[in-house]
Amino acid sequence: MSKQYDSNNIFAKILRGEIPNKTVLETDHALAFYDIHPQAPVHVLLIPKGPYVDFGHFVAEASPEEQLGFNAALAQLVATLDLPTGFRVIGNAGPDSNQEVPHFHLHLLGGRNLGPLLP
Ligand code: DGP
Repeated sequence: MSKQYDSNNIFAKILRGEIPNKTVLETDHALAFYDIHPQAPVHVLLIPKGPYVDFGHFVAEASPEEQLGFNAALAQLVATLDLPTGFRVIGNAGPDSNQEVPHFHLHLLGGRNLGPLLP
């Protein structure tokens, strides 16, 4: 089922350049930027450039090129951030996850011991 994408969400505005961001990495298919409310010394968000609400929407409707491009950007981001002692990647989807921004994104966290997944 196709999901309704709200093109006024904050990340859509960031992609259009209407809201500033601290960019870590930009490719044809993805943008990575620092989270405004960091939960760790390194807290970066990775988003696809296409209009997808969450992971399920992305894998159902993004083209193979977009999906490969997003995966490649994640690998490039990990290499760029250089976190040799580890990191965590989290993606929220849907009400149970408390996803706030309805544009698919992954959180990449690191720079300290992150403890258990759910404290
Ligand atoms: P989630 O709960 O998974 O939807 O996380 C959304 C994240 O987006 C949250 O950690 C805070 C971050 N965020 C919200 N608004 C902005 C913004 O305007 N700029 C940046 N850089 N991050 C934002």
